[in-house]
Amino acid sequence: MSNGWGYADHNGPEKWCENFPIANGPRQSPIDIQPSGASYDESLKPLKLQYDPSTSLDILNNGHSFQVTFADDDDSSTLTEGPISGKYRLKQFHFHWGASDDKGSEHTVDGKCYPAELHLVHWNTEYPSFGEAASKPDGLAVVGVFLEIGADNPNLQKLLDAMDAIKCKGTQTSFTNFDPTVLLPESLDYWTYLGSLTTPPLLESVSWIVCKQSISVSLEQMKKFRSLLFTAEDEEACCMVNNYRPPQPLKDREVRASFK
Ligand code: B30
Ligand code: ZN
Repeated sequence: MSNGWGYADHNGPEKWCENFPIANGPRQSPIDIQPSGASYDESLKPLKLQYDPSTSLDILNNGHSFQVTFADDDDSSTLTEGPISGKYRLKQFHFHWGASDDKGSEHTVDGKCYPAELHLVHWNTEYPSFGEAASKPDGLAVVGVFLEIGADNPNLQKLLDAMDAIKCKGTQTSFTNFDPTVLLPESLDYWTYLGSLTTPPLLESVSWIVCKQSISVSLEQMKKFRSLLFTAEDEEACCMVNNYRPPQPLKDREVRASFK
């Protein structure tokens, strides 16, 4: 893993434990969600997502995914309620996906893989910054949404159109006035459990909230995700695909469901 972590054989998920021993820790993510093993918890509140489109800033190819970054210097875009207490600010969202339609999501449901998964990343305003929150057991809350092959999703189009400008690692472009609410499924029913970042540094700081309902993506739209590159302009091109970590042991954890 001399040149940093990635998703190839020489630096991928099986190698991450060499530099990040927490990879084998007690609360790692993602997991396989087994609906029959999840306990319905009537005390779980509905999610409250309040996003202000004017907080979206830019879209970036960071070499392992692409992400949209949000201004997080005030409480304009927040997640409250659901399984969490207090207020969490939206920092960024990004996706994970496969080289083919039979794989790509990080979480799986009864072993089923989806072709992609969206992560909306929030941090607990009890802490002074994202960086500080990221190492606290209740520091982050990530909402996961599965993408499933189906109809063209018009709500993804602005993102897809911006991808031409961020093909290579390290490139970014302005991405303003985007409302991430449009990326959420109709139903906000969810599973929740305590886990980690799914990429190094794999910090065990995430309250995971995984939506039961998926959103659609067409075959053509998935093709565009796969046309991004892991590599910089001056490197041999390598398509950004299979940027997911497989499910990790559940160990001594409970998965709760907000729905019956
Ligand atoms: S995830 O939602 O569990 N996949 C980070 C945030 C969310 C997840 C994984 C990682 C994160 O903040 N990582 C450290 C910061 N990163 C920048 C980034 O936002 O994505 C620094 C880096 O690697 O160089 Cu990647
Ligand atoms: Zn992610």
